Amino acid sequence: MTTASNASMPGSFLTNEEIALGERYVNHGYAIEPVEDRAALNRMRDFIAELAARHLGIALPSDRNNFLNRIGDHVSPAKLNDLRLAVINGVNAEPWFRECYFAVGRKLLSNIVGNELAMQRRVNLSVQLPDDDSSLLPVHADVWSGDSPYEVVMWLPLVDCYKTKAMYLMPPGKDREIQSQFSAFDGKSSEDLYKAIESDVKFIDISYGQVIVFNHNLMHGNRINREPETRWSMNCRFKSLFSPYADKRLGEFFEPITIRPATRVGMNHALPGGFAE
Ligand SMILES: O=C(O)CCC(=O)C(=O)O
Ligand SMILES: [Fe+2]
Repeated sequence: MTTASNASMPGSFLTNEEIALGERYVNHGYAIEPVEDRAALNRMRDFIAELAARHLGIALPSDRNNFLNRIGDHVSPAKLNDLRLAVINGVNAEPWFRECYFAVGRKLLSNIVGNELAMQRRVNLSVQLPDDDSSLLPVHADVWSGDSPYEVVMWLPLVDCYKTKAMYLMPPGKDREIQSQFSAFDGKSSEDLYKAIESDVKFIDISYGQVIVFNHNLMHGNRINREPETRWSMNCRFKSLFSPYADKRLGEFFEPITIRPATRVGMNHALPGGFAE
């Protein structure tokens, strides 16, 4: 008998390509693919560069990539969060932006999550200057803080990310080992936890033009960026519309983006009426 915990997909209903992608995601905890809509990616990156230049009161350089990588020439660590907030508020004020964000990974999300989706209402932005320790995310799994295990994170680099300029993720096997003995870390700091996983974490090398979907049930985070360029990346959560929610609710945190006709018909359906009770 198949139970919810060991349910496996009957392979013959999926294409070989879908099976291979699914295994990659489950076994590594992530899948990286080329973006599906390069124009949408460039439009988002250029808009972000424009918002940043506007906030800083400088002319927008023609080489957007170099401008973002070298933003440290224009902003100090103390002023970085103001810049980040100005950009992210500007981004989230534009309805087209989330449409573009979805467009870069539409097929990837459909394969890994489904084709009837809920999307986080706000996309997030990370900006990490070289050698700056002021905006780090210590090791965590999003499920520890109110996210559902059914969600995925779609993470999009706006510049090439590598080594400590990137984020790190624990491989599923090692992650399971550590999370199953979590009481050993009771009372310890997140830095203690990082030291315990440091030799196993994988820094995700990913270039501009690629997108990653990762499993946020696995431990992940970032370290001080020791590379000479600034990291710019975005992240946003997606889930199957009808899979279980945790604290991040539909309507508050998530919004349905691809409701299908049969679901709409079902939602609007009323049983035949007119009978006496
Ligand atoms: O961008 C990072 O370094 C971490 C992102 C993260 O924790 C997330 O998207 O859940
Ligand atoms: Fe996270």
